[in-house]
Amino acid sequence: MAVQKNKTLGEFIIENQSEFQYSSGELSRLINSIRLAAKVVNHEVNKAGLVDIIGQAGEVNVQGEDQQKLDVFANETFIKTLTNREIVCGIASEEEEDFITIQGRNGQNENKYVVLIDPLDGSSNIDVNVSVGTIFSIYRRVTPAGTPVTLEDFLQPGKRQVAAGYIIYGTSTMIVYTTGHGVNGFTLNPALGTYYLSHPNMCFPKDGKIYSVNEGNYVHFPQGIKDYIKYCQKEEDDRPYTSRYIGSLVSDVHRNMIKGGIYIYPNTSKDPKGKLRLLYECNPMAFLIEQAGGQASDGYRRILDIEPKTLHQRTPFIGGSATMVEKAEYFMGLYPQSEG
Ligand code: P6P
Repeated sequence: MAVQKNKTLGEFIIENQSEFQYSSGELSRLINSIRLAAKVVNHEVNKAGLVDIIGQAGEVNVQGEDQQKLDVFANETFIKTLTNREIVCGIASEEEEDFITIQGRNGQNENKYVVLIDPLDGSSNIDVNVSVGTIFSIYRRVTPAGTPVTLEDFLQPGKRQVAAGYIIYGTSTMIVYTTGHGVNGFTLNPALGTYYLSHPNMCFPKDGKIYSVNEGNYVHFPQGIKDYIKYCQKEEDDRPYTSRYIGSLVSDVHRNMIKGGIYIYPNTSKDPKGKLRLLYECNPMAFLIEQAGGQASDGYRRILDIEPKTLHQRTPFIGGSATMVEKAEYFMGLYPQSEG
């Protein structure tokens, strides 16, 4: 398999082109443009402490969150790269209130994909040098080619994604993505600016011993989640489990995918619908988790089955090793859904 691991992302995309049904190379070009944008963002993230780019941009985004300068830079970089290469017909971003229509040169746009992104997830970690990530989700448009995109093209259930992935800007920079044929991870060699296949066919361990949740919100959790956390902490069988919570969704899910574990962000009194956004955080992570053999739910139903109603809607999220997610859902099922 050593030879396999020396493969570059570019070679991998070409070799697996045939897996992108209907695609005439557009999806490959789309993944390639994300690869380029990730390198540009990585360069800024890696030197954030050295230039005046740390700290708040003085703006507040549509989520009401203070925008960090790197958030703004990452958002602009991905939008510019995807627009300039004329590969998509529309973009939705956590940092943009409305979706962006990409006009082709002739005023029309024959491209068939839309992208939804969280340009820099976990950005509150930037100033303290903890890993952050970019999350992307790709759909085929549902409205006629050549016409302007509509909200309908973005409000699709996660099970209709054609590709999804994340970039993790950590001790090394990686792209991890799926096109519905398994999950593969590529590590950037910064000296060459090339990504190499370092984690072929990533698989979520069926069970695990790590639970990731912000226990500071415990008193506000649904009773089912409180019961599950106490189950994880109980001295019994292979428990207590280990608690690991970075405060960066990409980093926590990435670690759990390699070691086994569960990530939970339930609804709380502060976030009655949950904190994480369905379209550009939970759906892409759920697609990756399921493609790697794990499960992702809102406590009652599969994340990928949720029919979106609004661009920035939130959802409770439980994702990771299948056995652990099933146990958490068991406890949630002991209570009526309103109290679950
Ligand atoms: P809290 C980052 O803002 C994020 O969306 C996820 O990356 C992270 O897991 C979560 O929120 C952290 O939220 O409320 O625990 O700080």
